[in-house]
Formats: sequence, structure tokens, C-alpha cells
Amino acid sequence: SHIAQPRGNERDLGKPKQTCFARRGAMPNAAVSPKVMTLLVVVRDGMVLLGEKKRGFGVGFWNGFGGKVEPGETIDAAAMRELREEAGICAVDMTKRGVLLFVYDDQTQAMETHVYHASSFRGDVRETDEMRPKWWNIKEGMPFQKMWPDDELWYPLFLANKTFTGTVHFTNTTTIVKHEIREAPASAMVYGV
Ligand code: 8OG
Repeated sequence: SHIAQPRGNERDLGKPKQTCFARRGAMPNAAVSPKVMTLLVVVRDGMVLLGEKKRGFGVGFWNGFGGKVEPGETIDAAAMRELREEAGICAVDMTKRGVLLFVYDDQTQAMETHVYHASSFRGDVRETDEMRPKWWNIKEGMPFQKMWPDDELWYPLFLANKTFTGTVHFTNTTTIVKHEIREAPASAMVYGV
């Protein structure tokens, strides 16, 4: 034939464009995969280490330390990194205790938050740009009024050394509309629950 055959990428030129990008904006939020997040709470000698979030999502709440898992990073490694970046310490005996899915009606993505426990660490706790750290005595009561409202639902399991999974739906970012949190076997503490 006198018609030259296209080579390499030229082969694709005449094909219809794939539709996945064009359609993405029309997908409902529920179809967007959740952001994978970590949350590490250090508990030692009857005290819980929390930080007051100084900026960004959840500003003003007292919380454990954590953030978004980076591409190519394991969830465990992200939990350690975030603790180091936000509190200046390294967890020694970290274990995963919970996986919680947070769903919002006003945020693009849900958050799959992996909750870790540590009772020993290296280094000295220090304040950072992100967090103002403080030890709280469990017996005196956790400061739930100044924490994310779902925290009082799962801290009882967490502090009783149970493992758990659950889902919390929020409206206006911080108001719970429904929730389901339950004790779950340690084997459920995996990605994608
Ligand atoms: O990277 P950034 O600071 O935005 O990460 C948010 C942190 O807050 C991350 O550690 C996950 C955590 N977090 C939520 N929602 C909730 C919540 O409802 N309760 C608690 N305790 N932590 C939360 O994003």
C-alpha cells in the first residue's frame, strides 16, 4: 500500500480520547477514593499527649499527631514521620488500633484515618508550627469539648486497648450526622477497610 503506517505514538492520534478525565468532574464525591491519613496518639503513665492544631484542617482542636500518607510511603512510615514533624519525637512501640472513615458533605474527599497507639518514644516533645503539645491526665477526663466530636466515640475503645473500625458522616465539616464505630479484630486494621 502507498499509505505509510504510523509508528509509535502516532498510532494513537486517530483514536477517540479516553473519557475518564472528562467525566471525573461529574462523579459524585462518594466515588472519589478517600485520602489515607494517619493519627498517632501517645499514651504514657496515665497521660495522653495531644497537640492543639495551630493551622489548617481541624484548627483549634486538641488531637493526636498525623497527616496525609505520601505517594509511595507506607501508612506506618507516614504515622512515624508525622509524629516526628509535628511533635519532634520518634515512636518506639507503635501499633495500629483503628481505621476510621470520615465522610464530609462539604469536602471533596473522605478520609480513611489509621489510628495508632504508642507508649514509648525517643526525643523531647517540642512545639512546632503545626501543633502546641500538652500532656493530659486521663483520670481528670479527656478534653472532648476541645477535640473532634467523634473522638469521644472511639477513645473509650482506644484507651481500653481495643482495636476498632467505623465510619462517621459529618455536615458543615464538624457536625456528626451519623456514625457507626465498633470493636473489630486486629486483622481488620488494614488499608482499605
Ligand atoms: O495533614 P492534616 O493536618 O490536614 O491532617 C489532619 C489530621 O487530623 C490527621 O492526623 C487526621 C486528623 N483528623 C481528621 N479528622 C479527624 C477526626 O474527626 N478526629 C480526629 N481525632 N482526628 C481527625 O482529619
